[in-house]
Amino acid sequence: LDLELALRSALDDDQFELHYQPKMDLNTGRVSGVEALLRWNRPGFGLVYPAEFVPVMEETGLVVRVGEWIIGEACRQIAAWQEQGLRDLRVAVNVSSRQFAEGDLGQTVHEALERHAVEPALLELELTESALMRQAEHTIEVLARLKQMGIKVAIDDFGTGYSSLAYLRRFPIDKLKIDIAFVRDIITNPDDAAIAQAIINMAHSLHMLVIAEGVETRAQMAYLRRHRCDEIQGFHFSRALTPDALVAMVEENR
Ligand code: G
Ligand code: G
Ligand code: MN
Ligand code: NA
Repeated sequence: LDLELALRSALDDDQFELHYQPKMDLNTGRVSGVEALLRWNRPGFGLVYPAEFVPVMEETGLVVRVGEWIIGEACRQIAAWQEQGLRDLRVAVNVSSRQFAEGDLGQTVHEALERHAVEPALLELELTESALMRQAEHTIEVLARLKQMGIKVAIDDFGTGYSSLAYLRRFPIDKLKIDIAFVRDIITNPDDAAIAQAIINMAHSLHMLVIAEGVETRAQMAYLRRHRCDEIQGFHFSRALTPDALVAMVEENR
């Protein structure tokens, strides 16, 4: 309950911030974009990670308003980076199931892009299978609008939820993100390796790109590159960074 009350004022008191985890293009070895990850700078507690408070925000519905703030903040940051010369850095933002179901995602994105004069192709949304599959007709409408605007859409944590393959074909999805659960033991567990390969092949057959998350070792990266995965994200390449640290990282990586 204390947590809920504290969260309710966190937005007005400007206690949220976004950190950015770089993604690597496996063909070039360069930064291909970043994922925005929410942090709560809670007075007296330090930096609090999403696992500790996103579930409460989901239960209380706060995640809709905070999710709208996140999209605006990501667009503000994209515009700021463009001013600093980082011209084509794509930012991926997580959208919770509840925000997808209850918020007006198309409108939120439209307003944020306009306000900060950001090119739509620089924004990517990460949606989970459960958010997409819950109300398929709603999903088709929302994704059609986003597509029309030029926004990229990825399915997050792919393989852990349940996806209807028939819908996967009907939804205009740009990218699948292989869940960390299949990446962790990809070198030693043939079942995980088989699943990862199946996801990569299916994605490419359906003209989608594939990224693997939670890549922590050179061996995992090499395996994924060998099996034609397009991008990786994880501690092997970089952890999430503050906006300033991200600029330094990208400049070093050029
Ligand atoms: O940054 P961290 O590794 O602690 O993130 C934990 C989880 O919280 C991730 O799986 C991610 O999907 C989720 N998360 C991080 N940032 C956001 C956000 O901005 N919005 C939502 N809805 N979830 C987020
Ligand atoms: O939204 P998503 O679940 O993709 O968020 C990524 C989450 O995974 C974040 O919470 C981030 O801190 C975490 N993460 C990022 N890279 C790694 C990694 O290499 N290993 C592990 N265990 N977690 C990671
Ligand atoms: Mn994500
Ligand atoms: Na994930």
